[in-house]
Amino acid sequence: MAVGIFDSGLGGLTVLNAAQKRLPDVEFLYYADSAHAPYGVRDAENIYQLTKAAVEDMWSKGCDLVILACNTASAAALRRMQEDGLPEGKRVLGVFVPLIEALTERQWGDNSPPREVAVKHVALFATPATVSSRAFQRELAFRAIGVDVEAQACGGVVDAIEDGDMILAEALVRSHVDALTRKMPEPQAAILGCTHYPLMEEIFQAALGADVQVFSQGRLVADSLADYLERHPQMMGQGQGGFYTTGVPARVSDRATQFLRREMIFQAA
Ligand code: DGN
Repeated sequence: MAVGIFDSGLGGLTVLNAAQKRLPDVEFLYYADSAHAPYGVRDAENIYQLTKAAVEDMWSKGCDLVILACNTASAAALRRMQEDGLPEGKRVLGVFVPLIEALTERQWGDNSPPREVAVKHVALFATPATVSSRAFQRELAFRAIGVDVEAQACGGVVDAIEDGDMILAEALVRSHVDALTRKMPEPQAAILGCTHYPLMEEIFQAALGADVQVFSQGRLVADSLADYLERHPQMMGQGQGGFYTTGVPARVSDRATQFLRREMIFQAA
């Protein structure tokens, strides 16, 4: 079994990359539901059904532990899948909690009551579906009080990145940052709430200014996975990993290779 990393497309590769650096001995299976990407413009029920089907396929490929390396899927499906009950020995984890724990300066799994934290004004950038789910605000409210969050739904950015059009992606990021700072002129921190956005991190940072602390998920999720595996060594990935897609493997392989600047060969899921 390998540790599964799921995304609707290529964004989860930023999490895979960080996880492979952090855990070089762990085998990973990456799964892109490219046939249905992007998820960010779909409704919650549809995202739930698609995510569930993909995770079940990953379980059948031998992944006992699956990370939903997609905020859109985490927002619409994680809690519901956990509430529905997971099959014996299977686990699904999302990507919100590690980031919110870092923002609120908490240790992994610290569930003590919400308290005042250093940052008071937080900018959230995510897909339209993640923004309308309010999942980040909910996770934050469990841990912190008195934090003002201004959200910006960043339409178009995921499509531009998936199409490899980084010039368009950069222009869109700059205009979304502009729109946000018109609503909140001086954010202290910014959440990049989409796994595609670490690729644009420098652009977000430049547009927001050096004083804004930017939180993005790759390394934070990798650290939290390392912690989790230390506590649950039976979920440690071994055996066959690889790259799977529900889309056209040759096309996804080309895009992924361009995305992370290393060769990745996808096969049909
Ligand atoms: N990378 C996904 C996320 O973190 O929300 C977005 C993918 C999509 O399909 N919009």
